[in-house]
Amino acid sequence: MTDEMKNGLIDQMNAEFYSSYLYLAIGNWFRDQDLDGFGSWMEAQAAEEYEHAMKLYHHLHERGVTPRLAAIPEPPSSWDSVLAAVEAVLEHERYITGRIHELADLALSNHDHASRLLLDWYVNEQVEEEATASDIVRKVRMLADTSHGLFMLDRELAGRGAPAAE
Ligand code: OFO
Repeated sequence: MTDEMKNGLIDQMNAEFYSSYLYLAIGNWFRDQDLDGFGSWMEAQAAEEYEHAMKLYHHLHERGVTPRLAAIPEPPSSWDSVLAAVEAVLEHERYITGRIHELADLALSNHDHASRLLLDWYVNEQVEEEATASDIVRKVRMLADTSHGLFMLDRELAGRGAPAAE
């Protein structure tokens, strides 16, 4: 693996760990707002992002690379509104999509087909995650000014969360 490919994948692994931490921070804030359904949705996303980081971690090890685990920056701890928080999720997903596309381009220009195949999975995953985040932003825009609407959405999202850890 070339150094630029190696460094790109390691940076992305660390970015996925940050995504996990950011979503946990957003979930933490939702719980503080008594929006436990939103909170459990974000906690499930945080667990998924951790898995995304680990997928890169294992790929690097399988290719003979021991990745450096960088410090994870402290995420924000509060948002001005529920809409601002869900928009932050969508904005972050778009940012990650841009990074994944750049990495996929790098894999192509480096003729690193193993990494290219791995990154295809992330390209598809980003399509799905952006669609989910956009859908939730749209629903919050429609419903957030009625507390009943927000309550219904909170209940809907509770169904998407991961079961609580024992
Ligand atoms: Fe890692 O899946 Fe979105 O960000």
